[in-house]
Amino acid sequence: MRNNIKESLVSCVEQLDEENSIRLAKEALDDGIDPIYLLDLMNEGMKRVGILYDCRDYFIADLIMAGLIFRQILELEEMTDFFHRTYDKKSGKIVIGTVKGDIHDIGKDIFRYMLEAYGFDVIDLGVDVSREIFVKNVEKHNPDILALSGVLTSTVDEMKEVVNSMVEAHLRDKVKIIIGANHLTQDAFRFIGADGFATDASVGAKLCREWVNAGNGQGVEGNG
Ligand code: B12
Repeated sequence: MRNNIKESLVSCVEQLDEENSIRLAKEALDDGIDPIYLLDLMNEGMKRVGILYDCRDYFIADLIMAGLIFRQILELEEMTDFFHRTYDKKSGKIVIGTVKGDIHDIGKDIFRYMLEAYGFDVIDLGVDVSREIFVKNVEKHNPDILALSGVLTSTVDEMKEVVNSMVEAHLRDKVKIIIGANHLTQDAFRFIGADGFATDASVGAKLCREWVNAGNGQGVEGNG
């Protein structure tokens, strides 16, 4: 893919130019770009949108537009084809959701598509998921892994509460917990008490696959 197309794609997303963002993404896919790399470029555009929002040049409507553009690119046929090819026949079972107070779901969905590609049976609880719902679904589905997404920095405390709820429900030693978001650090990870964390969906998905393949014990730390 030519460098100017890369930069144009990132800046079209930044400028919320829906038509050209989608056109360039299609062109890049036709050119044979790695879909994961395309997601990285989109992410870069989203970060720039976030900065403009921070500077008050953009407003909430602009965040909504950015989300719609990303979603449309994620749903292009070439992208869904990529995620629908399955590498492994049968992996494990995973329950995922964005924690209470947060309705961002694009990163969670990318993580989910990657796990599905790895052959995981995924139970997606959606966004703004309460501790009680996480506990109920871990009891019901008995997954190998529980995955928590939380893009807002304020979700650190809620993630910790979800982990605590698993302890209280006597489920903590039955399920491995991975947490994921851009803002997560080693300190936040330790505070929350999960088994692994990643700032990048593909790093997190690989870690989950390692856990299940190894059928292993405690404390693997992944990060992005
Ligand atoms: C689009 C967007 C929205 C859309 C979301 C649409 C949707 N369907 O998700 C909407 C309009 C709903 C929205 C709302 C809000 N948003 Co917003 N939003 C964004 C924006 C521009 C892009 C987010 C995005 O989709 N990025 C692309 C995806 C791919 O990235 P991602 O979600 O981070 O996922 C990556 C990793 O985090 C990781 N990952 C994510 N989940 C998981 C899970 C696991 C298990 C693993 C392993 C990995 C993983 O993998 C992905 C990369 O591979 C960001 C800017 C930014 N810098 O990200 C702001 C941003 C996240 N929003 C922000 C804010 C403030 C808000 C609002 C509070 C605004 C308001 N005043 O109402 C509300 C919050 C509503 C709520 N209660 O949740 C802030 C958060 C600041 C903070 N410190 O917490 C940001 C950073 C913008 C900014 N710079 O100020 N937003």
